[in-house]
Amino acid sequence: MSESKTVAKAEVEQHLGELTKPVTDIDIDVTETSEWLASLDYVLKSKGPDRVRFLIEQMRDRAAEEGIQSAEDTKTPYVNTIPVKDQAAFPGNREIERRIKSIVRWNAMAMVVRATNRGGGVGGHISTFASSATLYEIGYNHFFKGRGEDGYSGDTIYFQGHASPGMYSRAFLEGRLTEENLENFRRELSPGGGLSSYPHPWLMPNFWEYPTVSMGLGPIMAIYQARFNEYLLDRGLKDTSGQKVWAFLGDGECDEPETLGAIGLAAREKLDNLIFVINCNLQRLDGPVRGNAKIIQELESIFRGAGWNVIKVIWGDDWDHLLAKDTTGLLAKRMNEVVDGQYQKYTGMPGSYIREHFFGKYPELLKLVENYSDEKLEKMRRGGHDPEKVYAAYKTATELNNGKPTVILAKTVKGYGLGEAGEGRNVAHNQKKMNEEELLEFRTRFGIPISDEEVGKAPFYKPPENSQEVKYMKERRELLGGPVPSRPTEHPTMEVPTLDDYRKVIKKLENKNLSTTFAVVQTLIALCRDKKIGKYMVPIVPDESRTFGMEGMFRQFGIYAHSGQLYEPVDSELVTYYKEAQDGQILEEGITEAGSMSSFNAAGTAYSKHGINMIPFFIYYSMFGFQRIGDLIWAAADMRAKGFLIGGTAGRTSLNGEGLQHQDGHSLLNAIAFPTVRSYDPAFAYEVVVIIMEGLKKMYQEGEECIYYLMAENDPYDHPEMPEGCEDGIIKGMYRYKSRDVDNARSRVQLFGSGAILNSALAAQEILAEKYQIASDVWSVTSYTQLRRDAATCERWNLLHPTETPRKSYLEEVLDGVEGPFIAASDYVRALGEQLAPYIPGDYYVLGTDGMGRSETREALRRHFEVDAESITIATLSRLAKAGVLTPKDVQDAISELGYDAEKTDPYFA
Ligand SMILES: Cc1ncc(C[n+]2csc(CCOP(=O)(O)OP(=O)(O)O)c2C)c(N)n1
Ligand SMILES: [Mg+2]
Repeated sequence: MSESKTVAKAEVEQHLGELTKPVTDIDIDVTETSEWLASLDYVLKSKGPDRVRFLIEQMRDRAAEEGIQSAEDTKTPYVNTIPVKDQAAFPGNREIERRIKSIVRWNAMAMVVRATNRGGGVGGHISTFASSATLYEIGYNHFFKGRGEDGYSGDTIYFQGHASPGMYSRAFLEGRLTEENLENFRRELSPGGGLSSYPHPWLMPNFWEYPTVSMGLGPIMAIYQARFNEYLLDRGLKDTSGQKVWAFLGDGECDEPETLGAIGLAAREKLDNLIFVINCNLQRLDGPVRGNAKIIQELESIFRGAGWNVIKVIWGDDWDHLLAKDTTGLLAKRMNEVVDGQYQKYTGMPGSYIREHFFGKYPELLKLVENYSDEKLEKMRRGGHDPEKVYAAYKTATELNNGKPTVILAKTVKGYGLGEAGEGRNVAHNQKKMNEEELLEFRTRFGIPISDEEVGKAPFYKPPENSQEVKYMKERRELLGGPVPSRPTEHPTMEVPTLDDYRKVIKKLENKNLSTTFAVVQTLIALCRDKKIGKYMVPIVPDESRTFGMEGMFRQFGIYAHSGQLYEPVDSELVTYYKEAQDGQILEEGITEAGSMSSFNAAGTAYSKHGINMIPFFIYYSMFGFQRIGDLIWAAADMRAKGFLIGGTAGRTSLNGEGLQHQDGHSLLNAIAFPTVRSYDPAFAYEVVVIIMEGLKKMYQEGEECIYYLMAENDPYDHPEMPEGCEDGIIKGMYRYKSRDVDNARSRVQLFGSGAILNSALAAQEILAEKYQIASDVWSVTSYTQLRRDAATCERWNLLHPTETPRKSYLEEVLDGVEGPFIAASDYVRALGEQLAPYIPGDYYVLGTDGMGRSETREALRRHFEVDAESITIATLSRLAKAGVLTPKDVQDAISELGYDAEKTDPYFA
C-alpha cells in the first residue's frame, strides 16, 4: 500500500465532515472576504454576469476536486467525490481478494452458462453481477455484518435481484451451497433442491431475506426498513444502532417511481443507518439508461437535493495520476462533457479509439497521455471496479454518521470481463451463453486454474478448504459475524391474549349501531393497551386516521416522530390532538400506501430480522391496497411477513358518496391470488374480534407465516350478540346465522350474505317468508376464499388417493344434508362467491357488484348493483321457478309487486 494513500485517522474524520458541511456564516477574515468580493464586483462591472458565473463554477469545481463541497450544491464535477489524499487505506489483502473475486465471477458465469447449455430454457443473468462483483466483494470482506452470536444483530442487505448468481457463487465457496445446488440453478424442482432465480425467501427460507427483483421495491423497502430500525430503537424495543441497511440497485431501476419516491423521507428522518449502492453500469435491459446525458450526474442532483450524502466512485486509480497532472482542469471538463452513450462506446473499443475520440478533442489531453500505450488506455478502469476506491467509499459511508443517508454512485461496465461476449454491449443483459473461445478468454483473464481441455464445459471450480482463498473469506466472514445473506427458519413465538380475554370487547360492541371499521379500531385500541402484546402492536396508517375514527389513538399512543414534537400543535387543547413523540407507536405515514406497506413489511419480518414479534396493523382505503400496491403485498408474501391488513371503507355499495375511484368491489378477488393472505369479509363486530384473535394466535403463538386481510366497512348498522358456538365457522368461512321457518312453507332456501350485505340477505329472508311463504336459512359467509381453499385441497387429496376414505371439507360438513337452492350476495364482484360453485351441493346463484362504482346513497347503489333485499328475493324466486317449485309467472308477479324495474341498466356495463 502506498504511503500517499495512508492518511491519518484524524484527517479522514475531518474530511468526512467536510463532505457535506453547510456553508458557515462566520467570517474569520473580513479583509480577505472583502477583497474577494471587490474582485467579483470588478469582474461583473468590466466583463459582465457570464464571466462571473464562469469564475464561480471554476472555483466550485476546483474546491470539489479537493473534496470541499457545499451542501447546497446539487451537482459536482464528474470525478470521484473522495480525493486521493483522503482515501482511506485499504486494510485487506488485495491479491487474495482479487483471486476470490475471480473465482466467484467464474462460478457465477458457469452457473448460468451450464443452466443454458443443459436446455430447458431456464437461462439466467451474467452481466449484472459481472459489473458489480467488486461492489459486493468489498462488502463481504470488509463491511456486511452477519447475524452475530444472538442471531439478530446483522445488517440488512437488499441484493440486486439479477446479481443472485454472484451471491450463490460466493456461498458455494464458503461451503454453504453444494455443487449440486449450483448445478440446479433455476431448477428448483430437481432432486437435491435447486436455487431460485432471484432472491426469494419463500423459496429459500434459510438463505434469502428480502425479495428485490421487482425493480424499485428493494430501495423503498430498504428506506422503511432503516426507519423501522430507528423506530425499534426509539421505542426502547431493541438496540439497532449497530445495524446498517444496504440497498444494492441498478441505475435503470432508478426510473421506477418506488426507487426514488421515498428518498425525501430517508433524509427527513435522518437515516444515517442507510446506504444505497447504485451500480451505474450505464445500461438497463434494452440499451443505455441515459444515452444522451449522464445518469450519475442526474442521480447526484436528485439525492443531494433530497439531502443525502452522495459519494461518486467514477474513476479507478489509473486515472488519479492523469487528473493530478492536469492542472488546467481540462481532463475533468472532458470527463464531464462526454455523455453516457459515448462512454459505453469507449468500453467496447480499442485504446486507439479512446485516444482519438476521448483525449483527442483537446491537444493538451492528447499530450497528457502521449506516454500511454493504447493497451494501457483500454485497460483504465471505472471506479466501481477498483477495490480501493470502493472500500474508501464504503468506509466513509459507514462512518459518516452525520444524520444523513448515503448513496454511493459507482460507475461500472455491464458484462465486465465478458469481452466479445457482451462487455458493455446493448445485448449484455440477456447474455446467457459463452462459446469455447470466450470461456477460454474469461478463464485466462481471471486466472482460473482450469485446463484448456476442460474449459469448454464451464466446470465449477472450488479451491481446497485449506487454500488461502477459502481460509481468507471464511475468516473475514467469521470476524464480521457470520454468513450473509442468511435467514433463520426457527423463530421466537410469543403468548398472545385469547378470545376469552377479549369477550369483554365483544360485549362492549354488542347491541350497538356501529360500523365494522369502528369494531376494528376498538379491537386495535384494546390490543395496543394489552399487557402481553400491547407494545408490539404497530398501527400503520397513510393519512386516513380520521376517516377510520382513529384520531383518539393519537394522544394515547403517540405518532412516531424521531425528532419528537418541535411545535405546539394547533389542536393541543383537544383530547384527540395531533401528538408526535419520539416513542410514539403509530406510524402515520402520510399519503403513501407504498411507504406504509414497506413499513408493514419491515415490521412484519421483525421476527426474523430482529427476533421480535412485531405486529403490524395497516389500515387503509381498501381500493388503494391490492390494486395499487399489490406488488409490495406480493413481496410481503414472498418474504414471509406477518400481520394484519385492514381494507377500510370497503365494499362497492357500502362506501356510498365517494364514487368510482374509491368504491372497492374487487380487492377480495385480487387477494385470492396471494397464497399467504387469508381474507375475510366480516359482517358483525364479534366476527371481527374472533378473526383478529385467531390471526394473532396463528401468526404469533403458533408461528404461521401468513397475513390476515379484513374488510372494514363504514356502513353503520345494529350489531347483535354473538351466537353460541359460531367461532369455528367464522374462522373457517361460514356459519348458519339465522333460520326462518314458515308454516306450510312452499319451499326452503339457503341465503349467503357477507359484510354489510348480510343485512340484505336478512331482509330478503323476511320478504320471502312474509310475502311468498318461503322458509330460509341465512348464513354469514366470512370468507369465500378460505372455504374454497379448504374444499379444493380436500378434493385434490381425494383425487390422488382414490382408494382411501375420502376427506371431507368444512363446506361439505357444514352443508351436509342441506338442500338448495343457494343464493349468495356480497359487496364484491360475483366471481368471489362463484369460487364455491364446484362445491355447493345444489343449485347455486351468486349476486355481486360487478361494474364501475358511482356516488349515490347506499340504498340506490344496492339496487343498482342488484345486491339489495329485493334483488336477492327475485333471484331466489327465479331459482325456485327454475327448479319447478314456482312458475315463471310467480316471478313476474313478484317483480311487479316489489316495484322492481326489469329494464334497468345492467350494472356490468353501466
Ligand atoms: C418492475 C420490473 N419491471 C421490469 C423488470 C425486468 N427487468 C429486469 S432487469 C431489467 C434491467 C435492469 O437494469 P438496471 O436496473 O440498470 O440493472 P443492471 O442489470 O444494469 O445492473 C429489467 C427491465 C423487472 N424485473 N421488474
Ligand atoms: Mg444498469
